[in-house]
Amino acid sequence: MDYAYDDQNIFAKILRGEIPNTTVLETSHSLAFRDLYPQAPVHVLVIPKGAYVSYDHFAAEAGDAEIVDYTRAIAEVCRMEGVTLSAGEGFRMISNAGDHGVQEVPHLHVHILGGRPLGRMLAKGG
Ligand code: DGP
Repeated sequence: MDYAYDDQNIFAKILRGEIPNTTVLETSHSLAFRDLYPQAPVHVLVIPKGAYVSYDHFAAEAGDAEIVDYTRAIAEVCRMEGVTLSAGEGFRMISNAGDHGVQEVPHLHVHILGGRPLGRMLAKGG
């Protein structure tokens, strides 16, 4: 499967330090930072440092160390932001992909949203 990666996307520029971000967590293979346009009190984006377009791209082609690091980074962000089920009231994790998923930035990211009740997952017809 061919996944074309555009290294001029905004998150690639963030990873190269070309534009600023508000970092929440950095690990060997992952970076978490606050969404520029937060849609909830907690809105953090978690990205792998590797050049992956989407979650399926990452899941199919990333190395084991990257996958473990990324998964654990997501857990750590949830803990740091106080939205885990053990210490908080939950969250929603979203990863948009492609045109139908309405993905704006073509570098894999998961949105961690929380801090308030988030409503149903999809708006009718939305
Ligand atoms: P999407 O690709 O549709 O899953 O969402 C992209 C998200 O990225 C959107 O919620 C806004 C956020 N975003 C866009 N540009 C920037 C930026 O330069 N910095 C940060 N921190 N977030 C951004």
